[in-house]
Amino acid sequence: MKTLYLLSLVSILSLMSCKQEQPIEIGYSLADTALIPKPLEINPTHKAFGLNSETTISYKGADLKTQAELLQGALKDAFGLNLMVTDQKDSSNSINLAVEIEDTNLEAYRIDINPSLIELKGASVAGVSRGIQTIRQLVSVELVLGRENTRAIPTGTISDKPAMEYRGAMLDVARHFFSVDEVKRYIDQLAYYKINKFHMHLTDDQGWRIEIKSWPKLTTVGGSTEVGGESGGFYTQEEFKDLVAYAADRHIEIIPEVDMPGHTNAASVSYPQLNGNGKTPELYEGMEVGFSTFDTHSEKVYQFIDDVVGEIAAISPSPYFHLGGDESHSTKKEDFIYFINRVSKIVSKHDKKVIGWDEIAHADVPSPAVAQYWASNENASLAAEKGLKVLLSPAKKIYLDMQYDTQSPYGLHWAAYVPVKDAYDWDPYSYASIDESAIFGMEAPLWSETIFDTQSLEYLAFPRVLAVAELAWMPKGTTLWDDFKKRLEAQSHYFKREGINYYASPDINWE
Ligand code: TNX
Repeated sequence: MKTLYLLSLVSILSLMSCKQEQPIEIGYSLADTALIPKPLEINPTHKAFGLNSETTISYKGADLKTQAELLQGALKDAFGLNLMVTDQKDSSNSINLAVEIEDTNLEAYRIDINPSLIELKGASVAGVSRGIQTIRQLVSVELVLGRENTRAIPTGTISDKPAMEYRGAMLDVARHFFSVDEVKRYIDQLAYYKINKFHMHLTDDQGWRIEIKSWPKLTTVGGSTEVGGESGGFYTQEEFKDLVAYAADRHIEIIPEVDMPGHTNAASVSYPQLNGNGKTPELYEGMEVGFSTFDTHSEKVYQFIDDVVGEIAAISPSPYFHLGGDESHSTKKEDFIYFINRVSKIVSKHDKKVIGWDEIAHADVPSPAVAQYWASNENASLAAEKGLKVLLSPAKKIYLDMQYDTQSPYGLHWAAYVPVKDAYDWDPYSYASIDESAIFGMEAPLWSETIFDTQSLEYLAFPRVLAVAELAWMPKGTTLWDDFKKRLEAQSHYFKREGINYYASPDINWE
């Protein structure tokens, strides 16, 4: 009797496991998935893994715990799947995370997907973090028929790493202020597409957005307004640290910018001695540029800058400090050069490397330093000649604040109208007439004269920021507009799920 009972139990169990092991049928393979950026290598094996609430996420080593939890949170938010996270290795129905591959490129990762197990191995925690985004993008939009709340992930292997080390986005929080939560939301979206640098344009004529304890009026006065006369705002140092940590968990580095000697009206309203012209300027809510300057021959100004750079450097782990330097139309050229040289020394004194807009090529900034090419080919060439690296942000291609066309409700068009195709279909390696070895990376700036909240921000950033994410990730000469466009069509599922207010360009056949 007992034997019979045991036997039948065994057969029921094997029936059950038989049922579970039925392969999942899907009509596409790993090679057909709409991954952005497109991975270096995909080898499909034409089966599928079933992701469901029984799947566990297991991580090897305490430093992967945060990554496991971020994946858990993302799958819960997107698909309502409540996966368990464990540090015990599982051999079936599990996603196993480990730092286990050797690659000098620390963002390299490899994913092996078979019907019962997904193994994600990174060259570092950053590599695992990039691979997690790939897994998130691989989860099928539709549920698997006949299975309880199960989604398919096609089997095969992916080996991937980025071509460019610097793949950035910039947000101007000065022309309009964006709250900590709004910035975090954008950071999350950027992480999904493997952007790894987030440049914050923290100061401009219309507002000073970062607390400086030794110069408190910068924020109480200089942070009080924004374009259009709304109420402005600023980040306390604690809030800035919180943003840095939030981004760091997603393996995104925040690069702070204090723009000078021009774009400094808000600072000079707060402390009128900074402009050296004896006048107290007024708070500025317009959109003009080029009218303000620091007094480049005042020692008080350099003391001020030393304090500002020092306080920010102390809470900013990035090795870089962006000193601005653009459009200083009210500063004489020789004064500009003298100023940039002096401020570069202050930046080095605080153990940071200089990044500045391409105009800094006219000064003698010691390398390693980076000139951010936005408008002037000549400046980019000059920078490269002087041994600076060049960060590519050509306004005609990847300024996210350029309107898509004449109908765009937000944005400007001083550089160009930039439809989605134009943001993607160009060659970053030959765009500036500089040697490839001088290219530091790419960054998509989003200036905020015409945007003021998440809705308007997303309209300009999406989908164009994806073009930059992919151009910087894929190897030189491998990007194809038609191929990208196809994968872009499927992003509407993610955009809609996240409530992203993307521009549904009629040139794209959105799914
Ligand atoms: C030029 S780009 C600027 C910004 C404006 C932007 C608007 C650059 C370095 N300076 O001050 O916000 O155009 O597109």
